[in-house]
Amino acid sequence: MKMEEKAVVGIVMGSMSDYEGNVSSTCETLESLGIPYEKIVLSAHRTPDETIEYAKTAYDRGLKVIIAAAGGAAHLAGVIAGCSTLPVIGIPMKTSTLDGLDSLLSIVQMPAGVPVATVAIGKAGCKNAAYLAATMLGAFDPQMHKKIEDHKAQMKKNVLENMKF
Ligand code: RP5
Repeated sequence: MKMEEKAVVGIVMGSMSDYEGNVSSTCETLESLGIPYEKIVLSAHRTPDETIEYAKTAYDRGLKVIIAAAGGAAHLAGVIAGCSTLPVIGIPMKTSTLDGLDSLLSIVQMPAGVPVATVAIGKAGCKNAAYLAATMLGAFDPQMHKKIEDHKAQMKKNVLENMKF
């Protein structure tokens, strides 16, 4: 991926503590697919004005999808979805007290009319947010569609090659 390419995916995380070992894999997955992205730390609670500004300007800045990762009282994805017309993918971060069930329920239980596409808690969700963003882009971009096809074929090959052990 050329770093000067214009970001089409925006990754927002509620805290720097969401990055290492978690949202970092969202970034790595987007990079492996050659998808230009930007990343930023914004909190629905600690920086509400900046979060709303980011969401309101995202479409005009050329983003196509927003990924929002947060844990606990995880309102980030929902606030962004409320302020943007772009598709929003929410990643529930695993938490030490409630294992991320708090994050999951905070993100997934959106009111009708304001969807957030919610992925699994933690590490699988972090990767799947990137793959889901890629499939959204792939619906309108044949090159990206081909990359998703290749990814699925590779997963299948890996399983079939190792099914007998
Ligand atoms: C959420 O609170 C963040 O997304 C993070 O998952 C959690 C804890 O944040 P820190 O206290 O580590 O900054 O807003």
